[in-house]
Amino acid sequence: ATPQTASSRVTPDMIQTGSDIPAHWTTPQGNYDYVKREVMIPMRDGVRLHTVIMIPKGAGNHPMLLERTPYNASGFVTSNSPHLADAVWSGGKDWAKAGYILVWQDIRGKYGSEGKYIMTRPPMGPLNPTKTDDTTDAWDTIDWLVKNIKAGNGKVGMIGSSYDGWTVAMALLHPHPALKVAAPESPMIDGWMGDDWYHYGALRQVNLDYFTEQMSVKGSGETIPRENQDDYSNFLEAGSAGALAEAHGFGQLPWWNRFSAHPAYDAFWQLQALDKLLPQHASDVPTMWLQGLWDQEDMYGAIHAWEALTAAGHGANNHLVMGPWFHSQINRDGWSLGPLKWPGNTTAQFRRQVMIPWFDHYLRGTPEATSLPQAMIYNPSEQRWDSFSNWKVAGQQALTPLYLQAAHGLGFQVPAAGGDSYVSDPANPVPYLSRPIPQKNDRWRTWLLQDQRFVENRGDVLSYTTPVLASAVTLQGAPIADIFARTTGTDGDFVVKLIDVYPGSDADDPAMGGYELPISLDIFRGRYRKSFADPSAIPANEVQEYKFRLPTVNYVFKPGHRIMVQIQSSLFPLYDRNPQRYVPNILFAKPGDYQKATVTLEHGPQARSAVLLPLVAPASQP
Ligand code: PG9
Repeated sequence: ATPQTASSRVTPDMIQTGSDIPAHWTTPQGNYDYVKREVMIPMRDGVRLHTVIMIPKGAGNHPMLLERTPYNASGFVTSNSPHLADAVWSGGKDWAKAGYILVWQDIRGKYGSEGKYIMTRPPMGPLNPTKTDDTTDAWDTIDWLVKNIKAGNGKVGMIGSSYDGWTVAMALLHPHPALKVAAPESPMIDGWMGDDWYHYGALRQVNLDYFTEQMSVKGSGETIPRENQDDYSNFLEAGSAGALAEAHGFGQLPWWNRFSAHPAYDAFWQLQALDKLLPQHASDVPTMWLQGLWDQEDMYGAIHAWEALTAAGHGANNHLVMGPWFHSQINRDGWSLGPLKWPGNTTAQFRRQVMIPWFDHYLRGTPEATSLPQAMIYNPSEQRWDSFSNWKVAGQQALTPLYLQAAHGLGFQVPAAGGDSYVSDPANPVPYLSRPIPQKNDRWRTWLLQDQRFVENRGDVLSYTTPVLASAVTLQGAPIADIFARTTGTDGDFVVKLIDVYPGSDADDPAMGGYELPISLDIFRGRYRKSFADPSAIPANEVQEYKFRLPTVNYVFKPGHRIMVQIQSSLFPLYDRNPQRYVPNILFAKPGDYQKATVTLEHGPQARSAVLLPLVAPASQP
């Protein structure tokens, strides 16, 4: 036998018969500069909402910043760093440094919260017969927070971008008295008119992924599986958006069934459009409506909510901010946007110098160094913020037509009679990004700034250009596309882009030589030219007017540049293809419905196609 030595003997402490994972684990947090609490806050109907609360340690009397989200409240805490500013996501860091209690809550039915989820649940009323909505849930949450978070000072601000901006807007319909200030950032306000689902009736079909991501499961769902790397091929091969959706099981989604039954702007959309509801329930809460100038997702919401409130006489407590940003960029770095570089970090500067001091004023009573103007809009050409005390609500502003001219010219002079034609073929739609087009990624964020030379020479894209500008042309406001056109089809879409054409070479920034930078663009579905609620077939070969507002700008076309207007009939696969034959519901167009159409843009004399410009000074050129 081998003699036993002390080192070869098995002792009881060497043996684990249970589990190496303790029943409860606690991280020692003596050195943490905050306390993290996770609570289930009861709503008035007994449903409890999962809420993450990050409380700075110290003297107390902190203001609270509340964000209500369908995107997983727990995910806003990105690490277990002992320092609050390091533990939270990029959008929370400056607020953490400023000593705020940070609160993220899962909305009803998502992630850790109880209850049922409804996509952007309409306010209580005809579309929501229950006794709760995101207005009452925000109210009940704030009520609980001010009563239960002892380190707080009893005052709450709300913030959040996109869907989370929508939850801020919903809270404003009947705010809790402790809600003292709010900033809806790129809020979704009207999903049909110009935010995530449609633009003037054209379906943003790349957002179909969002349906399964959000609604196939309570937590984080998957995107639609792809056959090809290039989404241009994926969507083209699928046929209609409805065919793609149904092939991927969307019939299981109640939201898809409601959504696809209401392609026009009927009561379903009208009754949940927040820019209509907010003025009817206008609050006194100081509110900053904030969005990007190139917001690829919710370009419509903030400015329309602000305009509707201002037009209804609530301009005193509602402010507009438009930064040189993509969607939700305010919560990230802002040194650049696509090809454009700024002299500083525009988002951090804005958060630290404007937004947080403004919140501090209402939540801590600190004096305002300078009062927030009615509107602050970045001027991308001059690379500076402009402040306005009388920024005009669209419709109150004189506009100057910039006409399509013969020989693809563009100018303020009345054009000679004429027209230009192109063949729009649904089998070969105009791409919105150069192919291959991946599923949403970084290119999606900045697609609105893509150099438009990539489509300029297509036969189905018409480009009209001014001579080289001898002096600056300044726009402040919303341009309006006013297109007169004939088509051989009975339906059709119109895409109008207002473009800044850079000089052919730029010694300081060679990449910008000849760049065709879109500064404002949108799409319009022709069947809605007379009524958004009641579509009608286009009479083939008859001139019709297509008039629609483009995104708001504060922009200077500099001397040496040229102004371009590009017009085309598709922007694919971002928007679904118009079959160009009138069918009751384009979502379910059949393969045989898609037909080529010859589209003719009229120059005049009775029907002068133009983009109506919000010029700052009377135009002497082009
Ligand atoms: N733009 C996204 C969205 C908002 C509301 C509904 C659907 C999508 C978002 O970024 O939250």
